[in-house]
Amino acid sequence: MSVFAFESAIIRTPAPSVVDGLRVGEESPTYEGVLTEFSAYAAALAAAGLTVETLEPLDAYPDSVFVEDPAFVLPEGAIVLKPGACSRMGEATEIAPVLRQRFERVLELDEGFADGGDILILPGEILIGLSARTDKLGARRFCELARALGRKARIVETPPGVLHLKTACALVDEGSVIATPALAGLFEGLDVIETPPGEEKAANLLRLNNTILLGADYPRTADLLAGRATLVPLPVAEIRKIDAGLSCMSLRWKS
Ligand code: CIR
Repeated sequence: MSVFAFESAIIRTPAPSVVDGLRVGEESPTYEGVLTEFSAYAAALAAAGLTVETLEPLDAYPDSVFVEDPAFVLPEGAIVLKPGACSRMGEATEIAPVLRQRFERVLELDEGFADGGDILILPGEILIGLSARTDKLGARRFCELARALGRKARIVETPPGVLHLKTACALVDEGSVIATPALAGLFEGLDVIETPPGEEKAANLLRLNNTILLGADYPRTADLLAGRATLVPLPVAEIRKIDAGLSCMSLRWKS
């Protein structure tokens, strides 16, 4: 089965508190701006062939629109993760019942911390990156749980200063990844397309079926990817202010 064969997605409407989302920089996004980007993203998932379910906003959790982080999903089952940022820990409790309604097997990370943004599915294996959010204990436990679901998983280092592994890389097709130069050495047996200077944030793109969702502000990356799939440029200027990209706003799987 292709790793890009997706049928279902869960997203969560951003709450007004999203303007207080965690970030390294100073600038806050506007609520209207995030909503506009979220709506375009939701429409793009549907246009790529996915059935999209939208969860209610959670104002108590400013970053809860980034549903990728408290959970990990596969056709074989789901794993409730433990987000590594204090303000995000409760998001796991919120997403757990949603997963139990949709997946027969739901496992729970019961040791350490791990964010879904640090987990990259490749054709032959899953990578989990150590970061400020994902510790060794959580990463090791994740690998065991992935194995219980029938998948091989391996721990890698995420370079300092990179929020999540997938902030800086993504699978583009069965044989290629896109990555910032700092991550280019991680991938054995895959071609690496390096992000052009100044477009490092383009690496957080999202391939779904035959569509690649790509930030709209990365024209040189778009040129590099032309012809590999249908490229859909999406606005990301607001979510980028809170250190997010295109993988973060959904959980996707083949049901
Ligand atoms: C955070 O710092 O947790 C959010 N402001 C951004 C999360 C982005 N998620 C992701 O890369 N998977």
